[in-house]
Amino acid sequence: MSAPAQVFSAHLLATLLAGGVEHIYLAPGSRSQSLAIAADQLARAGRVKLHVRIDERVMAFTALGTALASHKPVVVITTSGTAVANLHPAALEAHHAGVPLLLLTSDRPEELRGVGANQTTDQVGLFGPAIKHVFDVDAPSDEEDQTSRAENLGRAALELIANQPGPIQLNLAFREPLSSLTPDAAGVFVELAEPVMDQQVDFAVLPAEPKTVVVAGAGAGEAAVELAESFGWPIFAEPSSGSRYGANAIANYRRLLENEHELAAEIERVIVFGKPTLSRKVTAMFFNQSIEVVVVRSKSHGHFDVAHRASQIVDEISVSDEVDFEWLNSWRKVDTDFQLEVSSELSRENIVRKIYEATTDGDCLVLGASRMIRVADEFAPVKPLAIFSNRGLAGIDGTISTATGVALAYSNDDGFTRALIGDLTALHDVGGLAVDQQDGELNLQIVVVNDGGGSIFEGLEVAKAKESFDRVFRTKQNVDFWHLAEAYGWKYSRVEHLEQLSPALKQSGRVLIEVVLG
Ligand SMILES: Cc1ncc(C[n+]2csc(CCOP(=O)(O)OP(=O)(O)O)c2C)c(N)n1
Ligand SMILES: [Mg+2]
Repeated sequence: MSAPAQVFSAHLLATLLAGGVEHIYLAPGSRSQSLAIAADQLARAGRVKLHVRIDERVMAFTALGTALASHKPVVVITTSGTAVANLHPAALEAHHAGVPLLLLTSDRPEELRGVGANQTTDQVGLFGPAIKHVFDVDAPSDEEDQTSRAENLGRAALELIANQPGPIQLNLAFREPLSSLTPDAAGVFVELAEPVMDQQVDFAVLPAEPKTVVVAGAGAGEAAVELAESFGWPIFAEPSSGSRYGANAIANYRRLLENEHELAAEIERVIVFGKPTLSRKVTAMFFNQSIEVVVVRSKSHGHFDVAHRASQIVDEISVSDEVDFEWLNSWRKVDTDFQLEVSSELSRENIVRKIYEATTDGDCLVLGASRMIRVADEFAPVKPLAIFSNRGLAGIDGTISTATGVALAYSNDDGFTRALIGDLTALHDVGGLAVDQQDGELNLQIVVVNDGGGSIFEGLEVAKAKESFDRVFRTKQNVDFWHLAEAYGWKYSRVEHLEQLSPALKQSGRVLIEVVLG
């Protein structure tokens, strides 16, 4: 006899697959057993890629990486209780970066809530505003048709996530019997119509004359480049914007602003795409009363208007008359003149250069929060690369996991996924080094810039607090990365001179590369 829970789970997952889900992540548990069995059946039949993790926090960040890189919703399955809470950091990041995650959290049925039952808490409000929507779903029973119930739920969740990418929680109650061997989910096929999309677009037509620059933050994408190229505007693109390519990109924009180059003083209008967070000088432009700010809404990162000064917040922009390309040409010229001489020392800027040199079409780069992404913003060349970074909330957590998730989204290709992260960022997510052998071979390099703790704080106001600095800000750790790599079954390379870096970046498989800065 098939348990209602099993019928429901098989049909729910089959519906989500029909809606484009290609990856399911799960961590073991009892309450979620029908989902786990159905997921395994689907994976064995080759209908979905299943990834199993023991730590739900690691799992959720890994799923986040896969969703970021694949642009498709990814399913995450947990049991009840603290397991659910461990999804919270990644759910928050996904919320602020518009990453589609379907969080299937298992729960006790209604009669066991609020009465002290084991592993039971209020899971429905747990994520607060980080979740776009919570479906609180009653336990499957014999009294209803679980097939259509599961399909309707799956369809509704997919439609929501297609219109508003981000995390959605399906809180699923299950009652005993919690599973059965039938039905086999591999034999369940569901047909789905395309989701109904909300197509409303706000459009602005701008005068051409003001001297304009396009600022592209995280989530800006190719639309920023298309606009800049159509109207002859320079573009200041952060490394993970997806817009740092093409003839209009000003590679040295950050240092030109920091050096108060005279051209910067001529800027009259800024058009913002995505969420720019890396440079204080860029933020200062938004607050500058002599600069008009026009904001283009980002489907993933929402609209960005930190100074509350946007003259318009729109979806698309056009220009009313001919534009003058002289402005762009002046920027291009100073950008070329501003190139620095390249030295051979093991400096942060040279690490960035070598990493960008080694990374080509078909590879992916993941940049951790903190210092190295800012160094990349300053020194990275203009190059069309797939670059990901958790800029929704810019946490240093979950970065090894995110990179693994990105690599898993690309796992059919020969390319490399490279993460460039700080030492504390690496140690924060050591659990992300755990390898699920079923994930297969991955070309995944975690490049750890070991500068003895949180060096980013040296550049902040807190550096003046000399007595407190090491103890409460820098927080240097004494962990041996070689032993760490050994323990988790990763290859290890130690880089102490710049010329050792490029050969290290050629190694296939999972490699932890420790770059030691003196
Ligand atoms: C989860 C989380 N906790 C704390 C912070 C605050 N924070 C920002 S940068 C940083 C230090 C990072 O050090 P490291 O990874 O070594 O990078 P470095 O700046 O030294 O290159 C910390 C703790 C954060 N962003 N996210
Ligand atoms: Mg550091």
